[in-house]
Amino acid sequence: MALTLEQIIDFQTNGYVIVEDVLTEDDLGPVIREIERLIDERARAYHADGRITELHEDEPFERRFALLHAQCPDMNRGFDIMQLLGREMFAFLTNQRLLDIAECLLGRELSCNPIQHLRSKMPWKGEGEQSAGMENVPWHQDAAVTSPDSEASEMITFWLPLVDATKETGCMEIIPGAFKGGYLKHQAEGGTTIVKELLPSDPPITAECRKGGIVIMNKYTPHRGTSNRSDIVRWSLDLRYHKTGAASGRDFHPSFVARSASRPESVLGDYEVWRTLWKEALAKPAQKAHRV
Ligand SMILES: O=C(O)CCC(=O)C(=O)O
Ligand SMILES: [Fe+2]
Repeated sequence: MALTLEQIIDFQTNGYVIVEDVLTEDDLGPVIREIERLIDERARAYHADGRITELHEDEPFERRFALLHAQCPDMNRGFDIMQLLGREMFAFLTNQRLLDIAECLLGRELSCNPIQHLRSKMPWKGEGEQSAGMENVPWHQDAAVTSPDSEASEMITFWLPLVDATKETGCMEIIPGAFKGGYLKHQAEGGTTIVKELLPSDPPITAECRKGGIVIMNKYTPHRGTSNRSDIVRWSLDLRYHKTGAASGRDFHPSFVARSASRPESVLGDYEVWRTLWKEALAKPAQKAHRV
């Protein structure tokens, strides 16, 4: 599936576009089942340690992790793509439907950017917004978590929910058009966030997106997450692609060629290589690429 010209123009005009019905059960099912298996493994290990008492084995994907997390907040610690290193997740990074869409915006030489996350936004019953963190990110541009040497690189974010992302389950809010102002100064306090006085005053849109859809964003598009007021976990993936050869913004983490028209053999298809690249990168002293 290609983007329509209208969708491409929308993206170029507003700095984001929401494309529904891109991914099917065949695309997302294997990834979800792999996550379920990894949840189960962790739950059993914690159960054996006495850190959780109830396994909730019969609960569905949307619910189980929240019930486990309520017993042990460490359930979702390090529960991310580069720590889990799942085979199905690796395969999904080169999903042809995703890459067909990325190609419409970035061309035919595509690399998978190492800034990528699996997020489990937990139900939030407290007053006001859930506090800032991996689960609830404050206003920012994705460029803020890249190193300055990637300033000239086009990097596009593909945010895709694994359950319906609505106002209730927690989706993103996006300020349309504001990417045209370029990079805005961020501060580290309160989670990497745009300095308050610099946040564009234009009204945000609520980027609801059903499972199977994708929210595509420019790296200068201001956005934030909203609280999950439902009883289910708002699972999502955020992946990024850039043009092969461009600086990724995190050269200490592995990028890889995801599609190449001129040299198809350069595409990384070997799961073990990807896994090793991440293991080696994460074994080194941690580096950060946060800009302020
Ligand atoms: O998942 C969210 O709520 C926000 C994620 C985000 O900021 C991103 O994908 O760039
Ligand atoms: Fe973001």
